[in-house]
Amino acid sequence: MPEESETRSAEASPSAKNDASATSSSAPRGAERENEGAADVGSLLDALVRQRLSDATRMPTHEFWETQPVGQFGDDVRGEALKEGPIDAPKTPTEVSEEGGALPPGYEWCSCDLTCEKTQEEVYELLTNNYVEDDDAMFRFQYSQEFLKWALRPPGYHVDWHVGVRLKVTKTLVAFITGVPAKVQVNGREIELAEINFLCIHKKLRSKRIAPTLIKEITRRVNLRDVWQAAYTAGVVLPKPISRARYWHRSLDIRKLVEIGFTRLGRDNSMSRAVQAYKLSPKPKSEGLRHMTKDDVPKVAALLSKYLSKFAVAPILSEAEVEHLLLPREDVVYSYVVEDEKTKKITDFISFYNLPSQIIHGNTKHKTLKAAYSYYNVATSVPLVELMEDALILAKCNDFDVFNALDLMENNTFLRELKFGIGDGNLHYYLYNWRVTHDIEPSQVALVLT
Ligand code: MYA
Repeated sequence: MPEESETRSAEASPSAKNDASATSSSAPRGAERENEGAADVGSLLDALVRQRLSDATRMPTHEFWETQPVGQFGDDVRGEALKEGPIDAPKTPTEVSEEGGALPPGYEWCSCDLTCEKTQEEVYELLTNNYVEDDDAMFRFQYSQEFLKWALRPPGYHVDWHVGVRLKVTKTLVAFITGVPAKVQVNGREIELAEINFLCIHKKLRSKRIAPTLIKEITRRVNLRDVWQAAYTAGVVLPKPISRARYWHRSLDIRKLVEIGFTRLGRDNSMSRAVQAYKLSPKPKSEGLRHMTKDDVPKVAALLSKYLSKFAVAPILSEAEVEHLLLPREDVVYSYVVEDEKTKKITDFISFYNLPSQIIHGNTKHKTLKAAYSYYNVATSVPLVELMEDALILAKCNDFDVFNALDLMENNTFLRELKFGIGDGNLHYYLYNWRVTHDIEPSQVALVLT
C-alpha cells in the first residue's frame, strides 16, 4: 500500500500532516516548517550565506544569535581553520554575574519548583496554552504534569535551571525555559552540559525580544554551576544546526487521524484499504518480550551504553539515569526488554514516550491526538525492523493513534518498511559554545530530547 506520504511536522509541535496515501499529519517535534520541499536545506543555506557575505551593508539576520558562542552560517566559507570544541575562552563561575538580567518593568524572575503541585499546575497551564503548535494551528503539544516531572527531574537536576518569568503583581507565570544536566559525547569527546527545553512565552508577550533574555538568564544560571555547554533542538533554523533530523509518522488509528486532519488519504486510496494497510498483529512477536523492571537496570544500561557509543552524538547514561529515564512510568514512558530464556541476558530493548497533542481546531469531536514517540531502541537478537514492529504493536495495544520517530540512529532501516510516512518539517540539533567542524548526519545522532 501507498506510502506517498508527505507529512507536515511542527517544531516540537503536535502533528505532522502526512498524506498517508496515507496521511497528512502534523507532528510534534516536527518543525516550524519554513522549508517545505526543501530537500536540500544545506545548499539553500549555503546560497543564502554567500549572498549575505557579499553584502557589506547587510543587517544581521539573527540579531541575538549572531552575538552568541554558536556556530555561525558562513563559518565554513570564511576559510578560517576553526577547531572543534569550545567557542568561548574558558571562564570560571566567579566571572558570572550574581544578578539576573533586566526584564521589562512589571516582570520578575523565579525558579519553578516542580515538587510543588501549584507550580506544576502553573507550568502545565502555560505550556498547554502557549507551547509549540503546527504551522496551521491545528495541534498543540500537551505535556502532562507527570511527564514534566519526569523530564525535568532527572538525577542531579537543579531547581534554579527551571526558570520562570512572573508578573510582579499577580505572580502569573508568563514565560519558561528549562535546563537539565547531562553528559553527551560529541565526536569522541565527553561534554557535561545542560539540555535546554520548554522555552515558552505567553502568546500575548510574543515578539518583544523576551526569548533572548530568557536564554541569557538560563545561560547565566548554568554557568554559575560551572557548566559552559548546552544541547537543544528546535524546528526553527538558527545559527547553526549541527544536524537536521526529520519526523516520520506511522498511523495506528488511521480513521481517527483522517477525522482530525492529521492525515489525508491519498487520491487513489480508500479508508477501508488504508485500515487494512495499517493493520498490525494483536500481540508482539518477540519471544521473551516483557516490561522492563528495576532489576533490569544494570543490564539495560550496559546494552544501551554499548549501542549508543557507536554514534557521533549520544548521551552517556549512568545507571541512575537509565532507571529514571527508562523504567516504565504510567502514561509517560513505556519500556520493554527481550530476555533470553536460557541465558537470562537482555538482548533487545524498546522504549517510547507518550506526548499527546491537543486538537485546537474545532472541526472534530476528538480533543486529543495520542502520540507515541520512539525513544531508545536496541536490537541484537532480531533485526531492528522486527523489534520496531513489536514497538508499533505495543503502542497500538496502549491505545496510541500514531507512532512518531525521527530519522536518527538506525531508524532509517525500518521507517519505510513499517509504513511510516515522512513529516514535512525538520528538527534541528544545536550545541551552545561547542563548535563541530562538519554537519552530522542524523543517522549519527543518538540523542533524543523529549
Ligand atoms: S524549542 C521550543 C520553542 N518553543 C516554542 O516554539 C513554543 C511556542 N513559541 C514561543 O513560546 C515563542 O515563539 C518563543 C520565541 C519563546 C519560541 N530557540 O522573544 P522574541 C529567537 C531559540 O521576540 P518570541 C526549545 O524549547 C529568534 O530567532 N531561539 O521571540 C529549545 C530571535 O533571535 P534572533 C529562538 O516569538 C530552546 C529571538 O528568539 C527560538 O516572542 C533552546 C526573538 O525573540 C527557539 N525555538 O519567542 C533555546 N525561537 O533575532 C536556546 C525564536 O537572533 C538555548 N528564537 O533570530 C541556548 C543554550 C542556553 C544555555 C547555555 C548554557 C551554557
